[in-house]
Amino acid sequence: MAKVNPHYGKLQAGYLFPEIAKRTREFAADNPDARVMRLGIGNTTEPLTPAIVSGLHAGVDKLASADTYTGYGDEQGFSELREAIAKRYTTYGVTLDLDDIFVSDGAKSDSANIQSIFGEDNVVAVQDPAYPVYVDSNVIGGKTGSGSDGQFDGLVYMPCTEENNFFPELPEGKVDLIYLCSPNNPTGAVATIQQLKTFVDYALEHKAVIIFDAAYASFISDSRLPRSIYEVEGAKECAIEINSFSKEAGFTGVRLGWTVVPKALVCEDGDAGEVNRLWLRRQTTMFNGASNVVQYGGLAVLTEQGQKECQELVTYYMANAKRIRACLEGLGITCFGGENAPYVWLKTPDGMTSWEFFDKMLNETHVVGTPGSGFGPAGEGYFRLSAFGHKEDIEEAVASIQSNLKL
Ligand code: PL4
Repeated sequence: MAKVNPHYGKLQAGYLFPEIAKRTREFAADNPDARVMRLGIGNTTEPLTPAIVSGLHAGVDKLASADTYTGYGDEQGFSELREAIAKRYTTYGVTLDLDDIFVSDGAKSDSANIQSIFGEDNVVAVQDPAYPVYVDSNVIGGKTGSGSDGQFDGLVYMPCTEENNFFPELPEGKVDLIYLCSPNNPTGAVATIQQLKTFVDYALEHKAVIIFDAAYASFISDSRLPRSIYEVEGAKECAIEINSFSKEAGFTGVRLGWTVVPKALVCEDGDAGEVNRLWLRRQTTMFNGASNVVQYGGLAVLTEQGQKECQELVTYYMANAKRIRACLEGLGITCFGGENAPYVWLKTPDGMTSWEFFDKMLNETHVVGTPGSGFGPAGEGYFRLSAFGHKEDIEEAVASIQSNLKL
């Protein structure tokens, strides 16, 4: 008799983003005349840039000729693309071997799947609040107990609050897998080298592994802030880094990312090379490589012209972030983030819960945001607004908030 994976039963609610989409659809159905402005899901809106479009076209053209046609490729990705990614890391002062780099279809799948190469008895620590995939994938993977009130037994929550500038203290006991995200989704906080170093030192001491999500690294404009955890000495021995072309190049629908699993990485029962081998085994068994056409697009992203154009995209979205934050602060709302990250994290007024504020914002201003509590218990009382949107739509949302939000 077949039996379902019982760990799914521990997940208390639906996945956060479909839930927001569902509530938004319901509001739109009940209010057909309202123009709903979506600043909830961090979804890119601006078209692919010319250099990238050319790269993708060239990829399609190759498939149109018998001389250049390719079918299945290496599951780890084109070696040219891995070389281009490694070259980017050299600009951070980081040297990587090509077989440390695994090209994928995006950061979401990698950040969900990476836990599967670690045993169920690992103690997992997450920043609280955090991108929900880290928690949910570990629940599904059987690395937590059951949940109540949005928290799971056996999972170590590392609160990120106003008091610690949204970067966590080290866990009190011993943990084995530590998820960090910088620039952070949802708080918009960016970790400094010193902050990351405290975690790298901890991980080296305890043979723990850090899973570092750098999906928003290209939004950092302050040159003092690290774009990769490998800028911290010793990180190659204890950290896996996940990254994405989604936000930098508008690949949210195109799908391309990469994960770095250095061969130098060690864990309690795995010598140098073992974790890299396991991820290779996992990927070659369960993944058939990113689309070849898309990888040509990725190569175009990493050219000099591609980078120049992507920087313009980032600048465009960051101007939105600035506009949103200025509007909210003008209304006396306390805000964080939005400076080296595309998310503005605001404190709900009058002690409202995150979902109460979601309803208020939607009903009064027709603007959709993301309730902070959806990212974890410490997100309660906060709300996230995304800077991804057409400038005109952001202006309209800002004007509506200014005119209609009753404070
Ligand atoms: C909604 C910290 C967004 N359906 O596009 P990917 O897979 O390369 O990257 C996904 C990702 C990875 N890591 C972090 C992220 O914030 C995201 C994307 N998050 C958001 O609004 O928080 C999109 C969410 C999408 C999803 O479930 O990822």
